[in-house]
Amino acid sequence: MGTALVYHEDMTAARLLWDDPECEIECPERLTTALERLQQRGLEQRCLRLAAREASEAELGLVHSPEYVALLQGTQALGTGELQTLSGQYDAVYFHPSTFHCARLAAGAALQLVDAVLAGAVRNGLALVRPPGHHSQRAAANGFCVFNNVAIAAKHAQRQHGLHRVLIVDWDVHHGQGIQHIFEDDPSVLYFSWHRYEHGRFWPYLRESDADAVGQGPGLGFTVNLPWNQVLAPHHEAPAQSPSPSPRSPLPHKPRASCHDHPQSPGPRGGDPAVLPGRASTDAPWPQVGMGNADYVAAFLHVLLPVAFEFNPELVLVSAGFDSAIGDPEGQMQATPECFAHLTQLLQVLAGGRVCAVLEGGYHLESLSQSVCMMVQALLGDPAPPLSGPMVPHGSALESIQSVRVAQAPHWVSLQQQGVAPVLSPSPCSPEGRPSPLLLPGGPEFKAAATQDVAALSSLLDQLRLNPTPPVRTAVALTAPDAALALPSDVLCEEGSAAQEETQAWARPHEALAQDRALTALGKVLYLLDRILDGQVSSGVAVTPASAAAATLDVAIRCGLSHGAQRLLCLAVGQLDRPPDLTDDGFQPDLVLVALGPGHGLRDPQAALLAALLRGPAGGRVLALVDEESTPQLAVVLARVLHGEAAPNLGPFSMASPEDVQALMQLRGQLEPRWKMLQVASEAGGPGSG
Ligand code: Q9C
Ligand code: ZN
Repeated sequence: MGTALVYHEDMTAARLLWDDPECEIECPERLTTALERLQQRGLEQRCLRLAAREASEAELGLVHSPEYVALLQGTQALGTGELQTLSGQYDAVYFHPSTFHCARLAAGAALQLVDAVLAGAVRNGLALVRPPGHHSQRAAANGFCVFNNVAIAAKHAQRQHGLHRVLIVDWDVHHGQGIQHIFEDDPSVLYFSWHRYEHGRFWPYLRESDADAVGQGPGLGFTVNLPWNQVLAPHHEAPAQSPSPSPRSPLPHKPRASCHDHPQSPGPRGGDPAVLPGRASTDAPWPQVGMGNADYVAAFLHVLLPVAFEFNPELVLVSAGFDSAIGDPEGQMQATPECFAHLTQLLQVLAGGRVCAVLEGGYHLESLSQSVCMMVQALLGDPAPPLSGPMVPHGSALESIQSVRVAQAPHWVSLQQQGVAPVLSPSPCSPEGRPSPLLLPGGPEFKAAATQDVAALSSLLDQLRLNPTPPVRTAVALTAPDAALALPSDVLCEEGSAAQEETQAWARPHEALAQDRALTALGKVLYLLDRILDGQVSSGVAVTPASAAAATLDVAIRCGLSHGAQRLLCLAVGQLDRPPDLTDDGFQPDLVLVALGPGHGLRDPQAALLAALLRGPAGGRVLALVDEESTPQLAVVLARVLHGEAAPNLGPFSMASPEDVQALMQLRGQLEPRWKMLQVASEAGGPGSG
């Protein structure tokens, strides 16, 4: 099942007709550039193209008042002056004679996408739309948004398709207060949003964007807000000529650093990648330290996913704003485009992979287009390029994560283990809580991102355009060939084997590998491993005899390391010997080995989830070793998931046993000082620790 791309050229018709620096960034080129790039990369051609239709009045009425819809309808006949006057009645909105038509197409596109996914015509998809929707309210336009596309789609999924649980993930850099208000007392729609907040000093300046807004009445716990508070470096003073905007509603927060939500007022200049707004260390007196890949991934792992598994959605809607990506003049964040491939991959473990994304913001044309491509690639099932840079969340991000976990803990049992007290240890951190780039691994990409250099950013973006995909995405080596019948047709059923001498040499130290059957299986494993390491094959599955499982894993590890893997992540479940001590393995590996040994006890959906999650760290380079005594279906399930198909739904949430939870917490306590991505609270002590 494929991926839908919903679009209509008419949505490029609306544009700003007068001078307004605040609104000019929401321009038609946002759509045309993103679409061009999708075509250029051959991604558009791989999707099922659907022409957007207009939403009907009844459909708009699922969210908006009839008076508001009628008012919008009337704008079609207004002159420029009247349009400008009407626009002035809303916050950050402009109308054009074609706005009503465009906005109906935008909402209609979201509906069509949901219909295609829920009818089973496609597995997932993206609607490329404008105007965006998540700020719009029942009877008000707001923040470039006219109709609330995603909210309408959620209501439609419930009314027309009988869904009971819809998850909305809003990764736009602004708070989708429109969606929050529409569903705030509704437990059937879980709304998650992260947003630049700066303690209330960032647009839309709302108290209810903070982590302690968790929904109301029956909807308590079904609003999850993750505010990013420290986007600009705290120790930099504002130049006097550039005063902070005053919040519209006074907030109880103490102002911290001086904040600017718009250091410069750049136009949309992304067409020229050499000119990037507001990010050059040379022309911006305050270096940006906005949230990056590690912060976003940590937010998903420690907040969104636990809650989402517990909620067990039937459909995931994404308010896919890319103003949260690097280069964006609004967000000032640092997450690179490939981060959105990873976020998309993580969402695909929910709801059987039924993910419908609808474009919201995103104002740096180059960054927007690349992020859109990354998302579509992930929807299509391609492996995500590895994330570069040290995976260490900002201290301020950890404070935010902790505050939302504390605020939500009463409503979600999966957040109720607040975890062990952080083990304080000498850490290689600079005063800002960030490791010095010189002390940690990280290629030139990371240094480029860290220096905030214009040229470096565009070369980083350039570089991401060329990531070679192996010709074979998944290869499987089976011992029982009949299972091959159930494999997707483009999965390679691997017959090759490593040279006999080589296989015997690797096997020699292991008694368990003495028998012919074990040796044959090992030959196939080594062959697959080599093809993965030389880039011919992306991922593989090999079935191994139970008696040889531990020895085969041992050889695979040693062989992987000696044949070019620098960092190897090994995950062993079941009765396997402890893998040999490897000094500095782990994060940002270039190969993942997962071994399901005798007695692993995983049911197919659990194993599939594991495999889906393990596609992330090494660009999809995963070799899975499956014990022969597992269900014959297991190798096939793993092959499908490694190939990019959706993992089956885990089903209703059940909490881990107290013993398992305790063991996990203990392990986390031991590992946290070394692996910063495990942290759920800042070491300095967040809001929860007083
Ligand atoms: N000076 C979306 O991204 N402007 N809307 C804030 C700060 C409004 C963003 C002005 C931004 C609206 C969908
Ligand atoms: Zn936005």
